[in-house]
Amino acid sequence: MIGVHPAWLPASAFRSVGSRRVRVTGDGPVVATVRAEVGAAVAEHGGALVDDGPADLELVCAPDGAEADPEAFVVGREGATTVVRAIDGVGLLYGLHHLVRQGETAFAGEARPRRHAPRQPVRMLDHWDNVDVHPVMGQVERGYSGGSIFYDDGVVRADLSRARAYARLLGSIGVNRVGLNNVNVGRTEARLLTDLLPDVVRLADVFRPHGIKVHLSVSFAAPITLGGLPTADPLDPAVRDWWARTTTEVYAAIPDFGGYVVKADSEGQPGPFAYGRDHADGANALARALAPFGGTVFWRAFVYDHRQDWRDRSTDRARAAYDNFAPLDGAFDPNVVVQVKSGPMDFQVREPLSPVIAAMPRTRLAIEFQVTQEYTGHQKHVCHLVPQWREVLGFEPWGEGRPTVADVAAGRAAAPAGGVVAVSNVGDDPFWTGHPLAQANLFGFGRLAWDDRLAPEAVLDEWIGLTFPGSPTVREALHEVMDGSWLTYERYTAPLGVGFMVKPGEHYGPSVDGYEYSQWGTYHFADRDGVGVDRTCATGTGFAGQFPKPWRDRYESVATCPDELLLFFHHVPYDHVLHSGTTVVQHIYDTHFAGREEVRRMAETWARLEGDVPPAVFDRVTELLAEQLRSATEWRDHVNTYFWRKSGVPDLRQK
Ligand code: GCV
Repeated sequence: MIGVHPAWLPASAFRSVGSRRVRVTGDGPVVATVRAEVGAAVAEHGGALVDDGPADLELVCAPDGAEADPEAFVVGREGATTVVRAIDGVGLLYGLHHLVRQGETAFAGEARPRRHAPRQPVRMLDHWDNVDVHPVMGQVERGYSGGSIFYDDGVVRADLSRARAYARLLGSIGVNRVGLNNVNVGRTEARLLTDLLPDVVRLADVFRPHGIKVHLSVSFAAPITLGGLPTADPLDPAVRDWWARTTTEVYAAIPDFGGYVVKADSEGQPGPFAYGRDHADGANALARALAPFGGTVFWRAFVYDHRQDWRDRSTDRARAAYDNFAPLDGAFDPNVVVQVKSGPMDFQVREPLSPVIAAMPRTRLAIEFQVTQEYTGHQKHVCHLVPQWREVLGFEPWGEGRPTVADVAAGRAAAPAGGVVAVSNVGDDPFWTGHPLAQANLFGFGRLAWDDRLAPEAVLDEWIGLTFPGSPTVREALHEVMDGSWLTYERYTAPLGVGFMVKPGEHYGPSVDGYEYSQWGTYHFADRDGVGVDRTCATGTGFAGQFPKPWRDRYESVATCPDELLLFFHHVPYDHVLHSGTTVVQHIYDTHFAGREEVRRMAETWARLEGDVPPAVFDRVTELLAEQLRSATEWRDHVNTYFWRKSGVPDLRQK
């Protein structure tokens, strides 16, 4: 393949805008981006950028006393002219891309002015990119799309053209913050905060014209490793002073810097525990350095014992974030956001919601998703994750009719907004995301963060329309392949919410007992009689009790626990009958055959598209579907054989 794939912004996506007479009014760096987009579109499609005279499209950035949100825009038809109004360049940019997604519909008939504004003020992507190539994790930790678009073997790239193209893609879907480096902060990465800051300035310059603020992941030990102090104790005045001085220098260089991201006391990263302090002490020390400049610290709640003894049945990793953070509710400064992984374990294909989300009403909370497919097929498998995120965002932790997870993140429940954050899935691969169809996850994350009520199929439809314009056959086939692919992946991998069963370290491919006798706290406890983790209050680890009612009761009882989470909450015999009417072990057999079969059909459906999609896309997806089918077969046979051998229960459907 020659050149970089345009993702969802090929020139053809701009046909409706570019074939018209367009006026852009307003100033500033983001309005300049809008003008440049329109300029390129009209040059391609025969329209014109006009200063005066009649126009088919007016994009107006001007003050409006009635509007307060710089990200909002109003779009409507005034006579034969489509008009977009915003008070800030960023609102205008979002308005332009709204029209691009609508295509010709935006220019037909009558439409009263309608206001659009994001439901979430913070829509952020974190990059687990390393500056130095890590000996195990490589250039991008859990990256499946080649090298980093920011860094190359120890330095920030001289040529940031990929980063620029990426910023444009993110601006088009409304992402407004980016974390530039891995939350596991190595020696070189730590220096982005100090002597490598000029390179961060270059990256901030790349993102600014698209309305995106940059953040740095920082090491809690930086006062020692960079500052030469004997301690990083967050209550030590010299430490506080170091953070204040260092942060002042960052803002002198990047006045619109977003703030810090911190992984502390987690998987070997330094943190406040070393000084007998808690996470509020740690987060607040950094927050106070950022406060004078309006910066925010995103402090991750992914804190657990990663040196657990598998023999010890009383410790439960799922409990850890709540146990560490819930008691600190109310202790965090206003510019701290506690960033919580969506599930209590680690981005599995199926987990309950993290109970932290419902446990800290006086704390700003962000929910964290994983767009990069660490546990969901490494961007070798089609696994469209938008339905999973939609389900989480729409979940009502306090029961029906009460606030949703999206409400908590958006500040509509109790505390002010924290945001929606995800780990990005891009790299320097020509398709951006390794698997070309994984672009839809990145697109869908942005769209869902903008409006959590969007239907996953509608979001996918937008992506298909932009990326593969004009072919109903392709549209239909892609829905067939992608709409249900998350559930397909679930069917052929770890069953009923039990999680993991992946090859340790790598996290790709089946290894049912791979983590069973490890230190990581990720067990399924299968024996000859049954499988699953007892997390009930009555007889288990008590995790179910970390949820408010009604969920604590629903999860506590096998009678009311949803099938898909049964083994997350309960250890049950193999002949336990699910709500679906089948036994646990037969469910395992059946779903693994079904899931693998669905992948075979996905490959068949895709094969019909030869000639209808660009050859390079066709070839890459074809190749990856073959790998997905191989891997799904492997999963099916490992998991089914394992449970047949353990339980001695035959598969009713096999002769
Ligand atoms: C960045 C999981 C991953 C790690 C990752 C960690 C985290 O444990 O395997 O690679 O580290 O999550 O989210 O911090």
